Amino acid sequence: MKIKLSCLSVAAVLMSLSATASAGADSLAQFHADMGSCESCHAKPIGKVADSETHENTQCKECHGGYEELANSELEFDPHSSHLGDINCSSCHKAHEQPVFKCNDCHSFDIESMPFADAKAKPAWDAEWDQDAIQKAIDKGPVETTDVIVVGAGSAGFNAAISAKMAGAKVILFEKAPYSGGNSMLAAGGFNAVMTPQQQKKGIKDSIDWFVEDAMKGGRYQNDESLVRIMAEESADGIKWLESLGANMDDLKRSGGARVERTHRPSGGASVGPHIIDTLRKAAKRENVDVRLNSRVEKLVLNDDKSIAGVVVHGKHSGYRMVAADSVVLATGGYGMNKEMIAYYRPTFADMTSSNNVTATGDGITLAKEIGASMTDIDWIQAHPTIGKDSRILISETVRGVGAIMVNTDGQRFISELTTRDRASDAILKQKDQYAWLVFDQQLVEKKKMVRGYDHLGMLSKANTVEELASITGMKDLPTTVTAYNGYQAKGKDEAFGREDMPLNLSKPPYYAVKVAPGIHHTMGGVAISDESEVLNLQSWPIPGLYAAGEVTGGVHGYNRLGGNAIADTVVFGRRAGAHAAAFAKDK
Ligand code: MEZ
Repeated sequence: MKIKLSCLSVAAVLMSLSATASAGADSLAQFHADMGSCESCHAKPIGKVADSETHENTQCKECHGGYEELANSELEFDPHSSHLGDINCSSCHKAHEQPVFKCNDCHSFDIESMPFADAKAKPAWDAEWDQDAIQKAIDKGPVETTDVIVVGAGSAGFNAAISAKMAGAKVILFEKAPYSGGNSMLAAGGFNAVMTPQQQKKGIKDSIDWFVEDAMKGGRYQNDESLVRIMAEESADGIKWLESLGANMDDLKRSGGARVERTHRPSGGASVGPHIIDTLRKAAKRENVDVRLNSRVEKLVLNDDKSIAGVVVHGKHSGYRMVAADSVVLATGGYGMNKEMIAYYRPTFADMTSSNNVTATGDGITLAKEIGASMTDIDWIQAHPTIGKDSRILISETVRGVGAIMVNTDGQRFISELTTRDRASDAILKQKDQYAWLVFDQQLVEKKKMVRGYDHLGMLSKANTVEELASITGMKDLPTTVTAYNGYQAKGKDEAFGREDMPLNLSKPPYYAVKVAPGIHHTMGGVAISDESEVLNLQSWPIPGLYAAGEVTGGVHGYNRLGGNAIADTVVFGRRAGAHAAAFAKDK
């Protein structure tokens, strides 16, 4: 898709783009310096920039307006209204170097123009690992002290930081990326929770035991049952907590492997991840959590007694520094975007696409391993069956949950669409050409806003009749399949594959199809933790002061995670890890 990027909205500055070349400015910084001075962007003393670049980004928005003002409805697609939300302008617009079109970390938009695209490219500030600099920072000793450090600003990290702060601890949340959100920001599905007011309102009978049984069965009984039970028991409170922070979790759907509707989502069909991250960003701001972007934690530092002494952090502008803390929470996410780790732990997945954020590089696993932490199920990786073929875009399980059917290249169904992800992925890989199609109709599009996003991205084939769709896509048996499926749906019994829930038939034109194939989605294994979220060493003793939560940990999901249990994991265990880390710091 071709897009044109606009960056400047204030009238006086608008002429700038065309004026740029004639003024001879070869970078955004030069352009601003020519127009005014370095102070149009930087605070005094010039040259001292905070790692999060907060002042600079406030200046951008004061001058050019916020994203809502910048969003250009005339464009087919405008990155200023991206699902990444209200992030730093400097995530893409680089002052002294070539801009980076962050959207293309996941998408493949054909960019027509980006301001100052000819500026000089520089290596990423964190491209290299500098052992000497790390050692020097340790030798120098801490330049700053806090109670709790949280590493990684996705849902687990934010939940940990906010709950530690609310428990009275002084907290710093470090995030290596120029924006927060992590993998959670991309979550499309929802939050599995049991015995919530939302379930009660819909008359859904559910129980903690059912939640546990479903998660254990989905995980092939390889999960740590005690962790699963904690997740189930605290899930309803997790929903309440998010709501108290401002989230809307009023919609309910059923996910693969769950026996009832227990996946909670924002009403109106929006994706859960951007909504939760937006809520958590705002809550962290309200609670005065010290969130520092562009800050990569390079090493965990231990005291002589092997308890946590702090971390060495590498800031984009501040360099390598040791920060002392009584406790550290690792919330760095999984390793789904670390090609070497995937090739090492699961060689058969080495060439698979991944739905993950580029930030999911397994940093917490490396940090913890270096100081002797134990790993659980580290080689268990989940392939999600429906990543848009030849892309990195997840076609949410919600699409099947709400009613889509899944068929092979001939248009034949081959498995219950609601089976677990590992089974669905295996089944697709056994089909001709190792991909499948999801097929649905206009009823589904009207119910689920997220599908319009796929349309926007040009991923959908569309036709006015099932026959026409079959002919466009080559799925010759599709009309017969749809007729049979509609019959099963009317009877309430899927005689072909025993699909448990068929909320919609396929009867309202237009009809749609999207090509899907399995891709890496979640790394189930990771750092071993206790019920109190303490990281365990090789003898299974807690490493004093070290906690972990979310996808960096192993044990919660067993061999295969159920849809909706990742957000449950990050919220429940993020909160717990933060509270335990704060209590540890208080008692020290
Ligand atoms: O929890 C998930 O990973 C999930 C629900 C994904 C999805 O397909 O939407």
